[in-house]
Amino acid sequence: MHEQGISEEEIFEELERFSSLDTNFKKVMSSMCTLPHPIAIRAHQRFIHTNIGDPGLFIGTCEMEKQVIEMAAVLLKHDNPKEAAGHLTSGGTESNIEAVYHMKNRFMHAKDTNENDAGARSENAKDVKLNLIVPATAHFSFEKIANMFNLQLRKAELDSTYRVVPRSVESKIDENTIGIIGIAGNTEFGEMDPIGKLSEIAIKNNLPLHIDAAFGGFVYPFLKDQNELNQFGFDLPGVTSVSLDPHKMGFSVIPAGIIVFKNASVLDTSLDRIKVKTPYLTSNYQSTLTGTRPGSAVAATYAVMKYLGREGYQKNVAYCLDLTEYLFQKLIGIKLKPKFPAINIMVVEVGGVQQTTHIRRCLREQFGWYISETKTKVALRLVLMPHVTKEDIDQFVLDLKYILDN
Ligand code: 0PR
Repeated sequence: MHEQGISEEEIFEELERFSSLDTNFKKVMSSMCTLPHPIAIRAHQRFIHTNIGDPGLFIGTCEMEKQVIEMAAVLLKHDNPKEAAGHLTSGGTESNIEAVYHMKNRFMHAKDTNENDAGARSENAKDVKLNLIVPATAHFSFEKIANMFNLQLRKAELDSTYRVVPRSVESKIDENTIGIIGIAGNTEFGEMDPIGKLSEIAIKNNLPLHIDAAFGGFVYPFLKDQNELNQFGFDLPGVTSVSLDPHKMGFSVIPAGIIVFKNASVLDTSLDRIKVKTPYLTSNYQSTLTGTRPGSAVAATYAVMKYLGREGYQKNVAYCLDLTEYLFQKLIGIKLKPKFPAINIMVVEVGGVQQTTHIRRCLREQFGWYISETKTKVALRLVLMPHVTKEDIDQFVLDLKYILDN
């Protein structure tokens, strides 16, 4: 650090230099984030100083957080949204950590009290490693989580459409299972697991079921066609918690994630472990993973959810799906065979592993496109976010064809 500060102009010249190295999302089709909505930016600036980790100082911002959770609970078809509990997080990773933290606490609590099935189950557990059942498509945050909580990650098989096979999930449950994860919009393909079936399995086995809807949480509820194959909310009785990210398809600022628990009592069994006394804050306890938390993200999320409403999100999702359909047809037009997309994520095979990586690199180095690759299936992957246009797609397909032909 310099002894003396430098002028504002000099600082902003420096910042511009750094910023010029960043993307402005033009030509980015690898990201699940996009430019925040102007309303979110405005609200973010207004609440830039707020810290919801110290609720007594920011009563209004905390009230807003409560209302965001309630709006999320309504979106997730909670029959009594006021019963839901939850808060804003830094994103899907933190939300998933908290969900699994509670699963483990619930299991340990049952083990301590030995008062129900889970208690009996864990009696035999003693020194055995606990396990968590996830679809093979689970986001890599679950790898981190397994390490963090010393869990064995049991990956359940997928069907030909990359949705988890319920029978495989059920076959992996044993007396050391702490819970089940389902995904509403998996990272690589955007596919939704059969959550209705997972809900039945969870109830039958008295296990919590967490739905990772980090991406799909602001997509699936806004699809025109609502049927039992794309339901993942609290109307399914086995679902105990859901994560969904306003900083992905929710148009909020980074970092903004949401974790919602169906019932505050789901937390109760574990509260004595996660809840810590906070004697020098304005509240007596804190039951979130992080301490200081940005109220600006709460305000941005509140503002954009209220501003867009269901109708606004439906329009945006329709726009992204239209782009996806447009890209699908264009790729067929150049003799490729893209996977039929579930939502606004497109996956297309262009050859083997090396060829795929090579094409991706050429697209980046020759034409400036950022796209990604899938590993579960060897293919290029594109996310059609609201910043993409049909003109971008026209150009992208021309560039891709040029590389394939040369
Ligand atoms: N769950 C799912 C289903 C996800 O897709 C992701 C992130 C997470 C959890 C974790 O969310 P956070 O990263 O908010 O903690 N999926 C993207 C990925 O890892 C995130 C991403 C976003 C990647 C923007 C790149 C990017 O530019 O691929």
